[in-house]
Parts: sequence; C-alpha cells; structure tokens
Amino acid sequence: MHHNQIALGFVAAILLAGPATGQVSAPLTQQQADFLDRNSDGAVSPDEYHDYLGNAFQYLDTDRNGSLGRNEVEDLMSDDQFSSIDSDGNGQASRQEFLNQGQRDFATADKDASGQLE
Ligand SMILES: [Ca+2]
Ligand SMILES: [Ca+2]
Ligand SMILES: [Ca+2]
Repeated sequence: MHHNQIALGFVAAILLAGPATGQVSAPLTQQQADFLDRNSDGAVSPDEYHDYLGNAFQYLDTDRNGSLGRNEVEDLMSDDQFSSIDSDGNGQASRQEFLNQGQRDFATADKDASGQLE
C-alpha cells in the first residue's frame, strides 16, 4: 500500500538519522514534518511522533509477535543501529525499545530543545 511505503521511508529516514550512526542527526524534511504533524499546527509534538512510531512498529512487525527481529528490519538499519535499539541485547527490538530509540532520536532532532520539531 502506498501509505505503508511512505511510512517505511520515514522510519528509515528517522532511524538512520539517529545517534547510532555517529552522525549528526538530519532535520526532518518538510514532507516528513507535514506527514507527522497530524493536527497541522506546524510542529511535530512528542505525542504525534509517538503515534507515528507506534504505527511504524506495527507495520514493521510483519509476523505480529510484538517485537522486531533483525530480519524484519534488515533493509532498514545496520547491525549497529539495530544493536542500539535492542538495549537488552536479546536480538529482538521490542515495542518499548523501539519507542525508547524514537525518544532519543526526537531529542536529538529537537536542536533548540523546544519540545517540538518545527
Ligand atoms: Ca502538530
Ligand atoms: Ca516480529
Ligand atoms: Ca531487546
């Protein structure tokens, strides 16, 4: 589905921009920001970001076992990035681990610490 393809691209963009890469986080593109900004107030709030990540997680968890195996995200992130998300090292990125990484990425992307991504 077209919608899912968009979501997948954004997961890639956001996760790949995360601290695990050792690179400076790329700001959201306008297109990404518009997509995440559900209430169209011109900024992405933590709630909006959280909702998006929850949807992304559901989409990525293709076997519906409640966690992401390496195989489910093999095209999306490097081993290092996966390890960064899998904080307990059990080889599975749980929903909570995935959301925790998202929070870290949000904080990194929120360069002016306004609590919103503008
Ligand atoms: Ca908003
Ligand atoms: Ca799974
Ligand atoms: Ca884990």
